[in-house]
Amino acid sequence: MTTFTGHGHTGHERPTPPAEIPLRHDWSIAEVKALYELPLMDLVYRAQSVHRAVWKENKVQLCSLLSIKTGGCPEDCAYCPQAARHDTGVKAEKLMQVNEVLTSAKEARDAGATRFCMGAAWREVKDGPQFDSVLEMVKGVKALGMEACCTLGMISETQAKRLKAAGLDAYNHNLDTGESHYGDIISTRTYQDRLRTLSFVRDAGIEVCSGGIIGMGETVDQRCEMLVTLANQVKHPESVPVNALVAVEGTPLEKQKRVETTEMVRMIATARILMPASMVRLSAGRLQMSEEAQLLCMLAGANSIFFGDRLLTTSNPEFAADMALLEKAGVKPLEPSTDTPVQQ
Ligand code: SAM
Ligand code: DTB
Ligand code: SF4
Repeated sequence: MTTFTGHGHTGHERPTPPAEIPLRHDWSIAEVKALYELPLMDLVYRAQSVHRAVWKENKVQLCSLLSIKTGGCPEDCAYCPQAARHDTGVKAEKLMQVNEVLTSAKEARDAGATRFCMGAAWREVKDGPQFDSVLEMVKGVKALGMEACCTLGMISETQAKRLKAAGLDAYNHNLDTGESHYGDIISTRTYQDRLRTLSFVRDAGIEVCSGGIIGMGETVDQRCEMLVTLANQVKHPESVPVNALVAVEGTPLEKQKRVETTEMVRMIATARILMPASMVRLSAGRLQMSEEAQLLCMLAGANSIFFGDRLLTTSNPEFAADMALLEKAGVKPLEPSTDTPVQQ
């Protein structure tokens, strides 16, 4: 059954920041580094002030993530357990069936997710039956009344338009790290390839979800470099995931030290100050963080988490633990948009 509860608007309303918080696109690395290196309390105070001025309500969006095509990826991303060339124990699987994906989306919605993100271990999207199935998945997720997001690797201008026509709200495509560090992490594609896909997504009218990972041996300058690239685009990405590296055995980054809480908080706070109206997503790495660390990230401006026991191939905190944490902190989940068509 499809019930229309409004005018078919999709996605959550974006806040309009007050005049004293301009959306700037002219940041320099030095300026951003000066923010990043502020005494932690000053940085968090500034980030929380921006956050409160823009996001009036104390809410966090619950998003669900599903790996619709796992493993066997031809790319060589040093952090990724799904790269075929890394011996991580992740087996290559086929693209999931549309109905299996929609069953999982419905379960996630019923558990409180308002956004469903589908990830595929592809270098790029190839036209044909697989892409057609992904378009069906997007349509099905929209019919369930959720925001639909996917991350499929590089896409062309035409593919972006087809995803938009299917109803896709957002496309996730991370810059991952600063341009000067990129070659140390990935050799099978360039930063320009990444930026080109982002421009196709933006020009097709799909929201951009783009952020990165910290803890891959980058310097603070390189973290700030990535934030500057994100913030200085013609439009801020509507959504900025900040991931702490999950160091997976068998990847070249398996021996990296766990990211410290203060670093995660600094990264999130700086992203919040630079991109006041963007959703800042506390993404991978929560399982390795204490409850207090996660709350500090929210205080610093993170307003979204992935919930459910699994990210793509690695574990995430348990559902009950997440719900208990939000409850203890009095943080409310962002409700589903009231005016999207909903299939029961
Ligand atoms: N293949 C597509 C791509 O690379 O854009 C989509 C899937 S890829 C797994 C999505 C994102 O997951 C990556 O860009 C990266 O930021 C994040 N990711 C992958 N492995 C990770 C890890 N071990 N720790 C933290 N983030 C990770
Ligand atoms: C993002 O920035 N983080 C998510 C989502 N976008 C697709 C993925 C995290 C993956 C962590 C490693 C894994 O579980 O395989
Ligand atoms: Fe492939 Fe994406 Fe993993 Fe890179 S991050 S190896 S492109 S799945």
